[in-house]
Formats: sequence, structure tokens, C-alpha cells
Amino acid sequence: MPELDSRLRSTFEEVLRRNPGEQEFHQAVHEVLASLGPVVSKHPEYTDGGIIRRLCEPERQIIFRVPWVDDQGDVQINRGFRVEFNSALGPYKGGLRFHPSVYLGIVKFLGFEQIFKNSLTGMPIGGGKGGSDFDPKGRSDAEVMRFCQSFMTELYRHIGEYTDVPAGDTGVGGREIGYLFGQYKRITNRYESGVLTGKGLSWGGSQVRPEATGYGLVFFVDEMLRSRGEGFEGARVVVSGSGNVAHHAIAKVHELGGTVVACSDSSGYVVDERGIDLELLHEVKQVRRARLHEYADSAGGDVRFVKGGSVWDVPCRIALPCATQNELDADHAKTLLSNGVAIVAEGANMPTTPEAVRVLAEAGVGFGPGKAANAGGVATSALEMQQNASRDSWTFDHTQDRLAQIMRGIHSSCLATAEEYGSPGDYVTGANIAGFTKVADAMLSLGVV
Ligand code: NDP
Ligand code: 2IT
Repeated sequence: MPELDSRLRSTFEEVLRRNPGEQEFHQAVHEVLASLGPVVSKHPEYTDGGIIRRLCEPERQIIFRVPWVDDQGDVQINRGFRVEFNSALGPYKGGLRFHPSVYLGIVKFLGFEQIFKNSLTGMPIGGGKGGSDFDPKGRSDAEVMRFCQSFMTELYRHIGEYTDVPAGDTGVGGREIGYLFGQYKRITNRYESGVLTGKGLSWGGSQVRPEATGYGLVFFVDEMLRSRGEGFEGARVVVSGSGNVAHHAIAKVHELGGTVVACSDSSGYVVDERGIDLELLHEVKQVRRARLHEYADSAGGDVRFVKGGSVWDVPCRIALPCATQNELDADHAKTLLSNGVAIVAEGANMPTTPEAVRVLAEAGVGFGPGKAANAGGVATSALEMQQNASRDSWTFDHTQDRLAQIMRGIHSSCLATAEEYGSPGDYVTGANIAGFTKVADAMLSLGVV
């Protein structure tokens, strides 16, 4: 890990001491603090006012039992989390993740990232995250519904349009948001649309929200390419994952003239030189909820499935990690480099390890960090809240234009901030500092709370 500025070292040591064993949280905090050296030199009020120490301590952490009954009649117990990290800019905002790997350290890393990401969008939203160690794989629809209802039976008392607004993340899509919203509505007897985002179109959802993270990522990369005088036309692209973010990133790359030749899930990856067939991918992953080898089984021809392998072995010019944290390490980065990669941009949260980021930076590869590149999802959630508040609904084209405009704004604010702080072209420094200063200034104005 790179050295921290001496004024920030004790803050990081305090984070390590207070949050033992939460490796992902330590990593996320270190990555932000490593960018803040030039900021605290220029603005001693941020360290003197305890702003950074306060930012590293969540405002509230909620952990609860989620009991539910499976299809065999057996009682299952999961653990639920909601970390309300920072509300200086607006109500806590961030997704819910259902995955067996979820524990407090994962929720805290995601919540911490969310503070800066949400700030970068320019929308009035604070940062939070939640989820459960519930594993939806292999569970029936009825089991997922009972789980969501039990989860919301506790969560409802902590959230609200002006308090905390959850949405989806890994393992939580439109189906789960529906069950969660139904239970919230039943318990509270309120049709409070603005309490959750990612809703269905007929019950308060926004156009473009399902597509927003993947589309936003590709809009961001398009800006990165333009700043180098290039474009997507003819580019060979590899995407990891095959869920919400990956699917819509692939769609937008194809629309802009690139070809995504490979994608993955936790069982392996497929290579389809003609370009990933999104209809087939949707059928396999969303309708059948099956494993990715079924894509190759159904496609036939030269389509290959590589069990357990790394999708980063597939040569490409643009690599878009859209699966999970720490999925692209230094060895993967070296393989990508030797195959001629020019741009890596994160659709997932923290998918690239710090060592891999260093390898890519040293080689001059354009690197778009998640808190900037994947901010389109939460930005469109904020547009959904805006539509709910005004009891309005916008067209697809209008909403997509707003998203594209927000992504262009994030891109230019990253570059301008990186330049201002002496690291031209460094999107990591730009995103961390631009995201941080807005929150820090709000916290200074609001006093010690
Ligand atoms: P989904 O649940 O829709 O899809 C997740 C995909 O990643 C699946 O293909 C899954 O494979 C794969 N995956 C998950 N864990 C692993 C793993 N350990 N190894 C390999 N593959 C894995 O989630 P999303 O697409 O919504 O989220 C993907 C990433 O994007 C996450 O990091 C999330 O935090 C981030 N993100 C999501 C946003 C959103 O709006 N949804 C917004 C911003 C960021 P399998 O099916 O085998 O589990
Ligand atoms: O990581 C993320 O930004 C999300 N999962 C989306 C959060 C949201 O509130 O839309």
C-alpha cells in the first residue's frame, strides 16, 4: 500500500483498531486517504475539525436477525445489515446486497465508497449500504419473497424518504425491490414511493434505472476515450460478471460500435467472438437463473465456456470489471497489459486490487475508479426520487439524456480536480478529492454532529 500523509496516518490506525478484521473496509478507507495528502496540506481545517476522522465512523450501524421459513418448513436465520454512513448531503442512499459473503466489513466498505460516489453525482444524497448473508441461489420465488418480507419487517423502522433510501445491488433486483416495497407499504400503511428506488415502472419506478449503472459506465468510458481522441467503434471489450451491471454495459458498448467478446459469472467465463448475445444471456441468467455454461451449450458453434478460469485472460482493448470486489489482481493486470489493454473502468465496487491499480497506472493505462465510473446507477436512483417527489414520470430519452449529462459532469470534474491537485489524468485522485471536498465542506457547515 502507498504511504499515507503523516497527518492521516493516525486516522487510518484508528480505523484499523476500531474495525478489526474488516479488510475490505480498511482497503476502501486507505484508498481514499491515500489521495487526500494534497488536500490536507491546502485545507488544515479538514484535519483540525476532525472531519476525516468523523467521515470514517458511520453515523449509525444496524444489525438484525432475519428469521424465515423455507419451502421444507424449516426455520432459517440470516443476518441483516444497514450502515447509515453519512448524511451531510442528503438522506442515506445506497443499495442492499444479498450474498453469502456479506458481513459488516463488506457493508461498511460499500457504504464508505457510496459517500464519495453520491457526492460526485451532484445530487442531494448521503451515503449508506445494507444487505444480508442470505444466498438467493437455488431459492424458490416464494422463499425469496418470505425472506424479503422478514428483512423489511425490521428494516422499515430505520428507513424513509427523508431518512434512508435503499435500492438494489448484487442479488437484489426488481423482484426483490417489489417484495420489499410491498411489505413496507403493508406495515406502514403508506404509499411512500420515495423510500426505495429501483421500483417497477407501474409502481413508481424510473425509466433507465435498470440500465443506468451499465449505461453510465459506458458513457464514462466513452468520455475517457474521447479525451484520448478515440471512440468505441471497432473496440474489443471484455466484461466480467453477467448480472445487472454487466448486461447493460454490454448492451451500450454494442450500441456504440464496440464488441464485447467475453463475460463471466462465479463459475467461469464465455468467449463469443461474434459479440455476446444479450437475448441469450438474459434467458440463461434472468429467466432460467442458470449457470453461464448454458450460454455456450445453447449458442453452440465456436462459443467456448471456460470453467473456473479468469476472464482477464481474454485479450481486449477495454476491460470492464462488473462482478465483485477484488476480482482483478496484479497478475490479471499484467496479463491484460501484455494483451494490449488501454482502458480499465470499474462497473463493480472496488473490483481492482490496489496492487493492480498500481500496475495499470505505471503502464499508463486509463483507469476509471468505480466511485466515478459506476455512479450512474445511484444518480438515476436520485432521478427516480425526484420523479417520486413531483409525482411525475419522465420518458426514456429524457432520463437517459440526464444520465449521460451527469456522467459527463463526473468525468470532467474528476479531470479538473486531478489537474488542480497536481495529478493530471489521474481519475482516482480526481474522484476521491472531488467527492471528498463537497462532503467535507457540508460537514464543516453543519457543526460537530
Ligand atoms: P448482480 O447480482 O446482478 O450480478 C452480479 C454478477 O457478478 C453475477 O454475474 C455474479 O455471478 C457475479 N459475481 C458475484 N460475485 C462473484 C464472485 N465472487 N466471483 C465472480 N463473479 C461474481 O449484481 P450487479 O450487477 O447489480 O452488481 C455487480 C457489481 O456492481 C457489484 O460490485 C455492485 O456493488 C456493483 N454496482 C451495482 C450497481 C447497481 O445499480 N446494481 C450500482 C453500482 C455498482 P453469479 O451469478 O455466479 O453469482
Ligand atoms: O453501488 C451502488 O451505487 C448501488 N448499488 C446503487 C445504489 C442506489 O441507491 O441506487
